[in-house]
Amino acid sequence: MKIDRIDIIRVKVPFVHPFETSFTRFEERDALIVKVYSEGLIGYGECKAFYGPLYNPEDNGTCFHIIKNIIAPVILHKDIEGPEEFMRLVSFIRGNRLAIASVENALWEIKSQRDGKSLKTLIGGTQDEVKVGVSLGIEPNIQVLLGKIEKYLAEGYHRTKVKIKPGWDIDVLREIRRHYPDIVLTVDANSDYTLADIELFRAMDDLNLQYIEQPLAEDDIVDHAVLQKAIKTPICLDESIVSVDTARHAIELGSCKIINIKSSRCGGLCESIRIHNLCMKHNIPIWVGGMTELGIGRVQNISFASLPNFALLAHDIAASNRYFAEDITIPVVNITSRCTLIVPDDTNGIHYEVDEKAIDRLMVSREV
Ligand code: OSB
Ligand code: MG
Repeated sequence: MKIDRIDIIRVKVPFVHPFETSFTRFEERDALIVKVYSEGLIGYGECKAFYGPLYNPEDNGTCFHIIKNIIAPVILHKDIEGPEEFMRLVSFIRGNRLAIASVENALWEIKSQRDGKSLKTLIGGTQDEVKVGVSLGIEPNIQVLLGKIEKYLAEGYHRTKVKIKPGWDIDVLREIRRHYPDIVLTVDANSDYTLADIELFRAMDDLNLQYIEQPLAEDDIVDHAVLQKAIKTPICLDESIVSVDTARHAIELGSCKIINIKSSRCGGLCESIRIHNLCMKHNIPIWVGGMTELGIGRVQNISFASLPNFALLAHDIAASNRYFAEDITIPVVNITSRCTLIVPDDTNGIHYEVDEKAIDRLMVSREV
């Protein structure tokens, strides 16, 4: 595929409700969309970074720089075979995986169009539909959170994950369990705790949580191994797993029993498929994580989740209306009556297109 042109489009899409994590309160999705032109075809990749380096060290500013000044010169007007060759060409770049993934994802879209095969077929997906869970932010008070839990349980979401932070944790969780003794419940700390909080996590062992997501530092696997040995509840790593090597190290050290894979965080689908395969070999359950993405990223996540080892746990791939009144695909992502998402494949007629008009409405700037 010859790369003829690359656009970086910045959009801002308001959330229907603010989404608060331990690291910030989001009012809108401020995102970069990468549009790659190749021999009459167009592939889109959504960059999953945020306005600041809050979740991991990258943000929209660093990603813009890396895509424009480091990645684009390597591939522009070159003929490359596809995403795998792209990954070899950019392997000199240290870190900056969200930026790399956004371009890699766009190349998968081009490859899919060029070969006339769905992404599911290209990566060897085996599942026709995948289960969705909901991730609920920090709320002003427990009553509001309970109301949200009720709403999404009524919609059939298969797992309820709540964000925690110091001061909004064990009491909130006990109250949730008092109201809902049997729901599949998980928590996500987004790395806001340390080993000094070990007693707090021991206390969570009484709450029958499916897992505790990323309790300790974003770049740590050593302290997580200490914590995992001290508690019964499985730890699920998110931020800490950025490559097949970090996944292998975490598995060998016993830093977690579950991994959430975000293809963005790991530099794209090529590396994420390797992590999927490694986890399958080691019987580590995995699920697809979310970054409150817009439709382009959301649809790719659905296809990624069709790989065989993703069959057990629910994913953070909600319906688009969970976050947005307006999204950038046609149709927007909707859940089935079973609260699942149907994976687009070459036979089921499900197909998403990018809504160029919506992008134009939501665009803040465009760099060609
Ligand atoms: O840690 O999983 C996370 C949102 C933004 C940044 C990090 C995370 C999240 C979520 C939302 O939990 C998941 C979703 O997209 O629904
Ligand atoms: Mg997380």
